[in-house]
Amino acid sequence: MPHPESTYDRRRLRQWLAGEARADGVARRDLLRLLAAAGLTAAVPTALATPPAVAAPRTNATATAPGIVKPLPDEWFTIRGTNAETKFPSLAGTGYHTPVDHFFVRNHTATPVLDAETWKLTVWGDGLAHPEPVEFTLDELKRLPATSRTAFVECAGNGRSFFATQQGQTVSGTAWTLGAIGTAHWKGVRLAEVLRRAGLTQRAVDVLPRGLDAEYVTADGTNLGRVRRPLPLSKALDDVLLAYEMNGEPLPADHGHPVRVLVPGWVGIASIKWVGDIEVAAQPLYSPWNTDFYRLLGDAYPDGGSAPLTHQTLKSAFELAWNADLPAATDQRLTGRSWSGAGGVVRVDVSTDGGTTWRRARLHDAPRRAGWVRWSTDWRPTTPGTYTLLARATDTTGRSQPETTVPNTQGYLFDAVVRHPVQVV
Ligand SMILES: Nc1nc2c(c(=O)[nH]1)N[C@H]1C(S)=C(S)[C@@H](COP(=O)(O)O)O[C@H]1N2
Ligand SMILES: [Mo]
Repeated sequence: MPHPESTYDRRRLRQWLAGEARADGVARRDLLRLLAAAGLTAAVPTALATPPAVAAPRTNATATAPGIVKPLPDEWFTIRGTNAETKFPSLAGTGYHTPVDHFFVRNHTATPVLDAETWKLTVWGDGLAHPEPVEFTLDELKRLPATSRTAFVECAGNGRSFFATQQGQTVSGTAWTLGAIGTAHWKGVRLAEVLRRAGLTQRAVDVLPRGLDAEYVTADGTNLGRVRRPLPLSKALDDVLLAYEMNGEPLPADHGHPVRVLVPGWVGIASIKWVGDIEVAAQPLYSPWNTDFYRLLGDAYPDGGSAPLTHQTLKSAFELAWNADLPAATDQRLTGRSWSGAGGVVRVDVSTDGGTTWRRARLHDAPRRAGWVRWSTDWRPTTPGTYTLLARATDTTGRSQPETTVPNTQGYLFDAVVRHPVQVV
């Protein structure tokens, strides 16, 4: 099946190789994987592929992450390998929708720079009426009825670091705190509409969107091919968008330009960026992203693990630095956000004494499915010392955040109440 080729931005990668990023703690295997993905291994002197013995001091306030195009100021982002996590305190006062310049980036490889003029979406497979692939240009998609909606994109591994720091469990994967989430206003065309025009038949059961970013090579050198994850037809026909706008602007490069899949409420991996083709199949489909990854594995999940992950779980975060200093005997307004992939958040309880007593926070947004609510509560700490703040959300399904999350080996779907330390000084 022919598909358009991605244009990998080699110039940027070379700049990165020559620049400061190696001092930012990028693991050697990440570097090698990126080089392999870009087909550049031969072009780089071996000295460059060896981390420096002593990390150079950072000279400015904007770090770089390999393969991310937009600026990543230190006040807004924590770099984690090829990914950038949003710092929650930087969301205070930014409004309901996460500004694009604050929105987290999760890249398996690197952001490809694609030309919207020549980009095409190819829809193909034995779930369609005709054997020939059907192509759509961006202009053609934009001429179809447009739909807009607000929804978050959240990584299934968001909160993963708390398995270790709160529960003493070792799990694999990017050590996110709570900032692997952003909420945007998306505009696009319903996937259902595109599938219908492509000749969807009753035979179809799964669709498989695939990204145009480089093939993903794991740390041990296994090439898993392009990032792709099957989606059951029932979800594909429900509320999934092929989005070409984010917060009123064309999709930015790092978030899937020119078109990404947007699967409201589901694990972020379902929302394939830089989509180039969609297979429509008359039988269930598999890729490493619904077999080896994005299932719950481990002692609590015998018989090969859970089904492929779908909805995100419940979480809450304070818009406050870890170990923030707060002045004693002064009125504090604590603000934060809570969200759930299963339903809107209807209630948030906050504790400022490590969970002994709780009070209800004020909610500043109506519960919204696949969205978050902003909340606040006032606190006047009297005595200096270390305090543990907790926020616990309840959603429309009646579920509340538990005290602990049953562990799984890859650290997905952490939903326990996070214990947030602050110092009253
Ligand atoms: N093609 C492609 N799509 C992708 C990914 C990727 O690496 N390549 N990462 C996925 C994951 S794991 C997440 S959490 C979201 C992140 O979206 P964002 O970078 O726009 O925040 O994109 C998903 N879509
Ligand atoms: Mo993710």
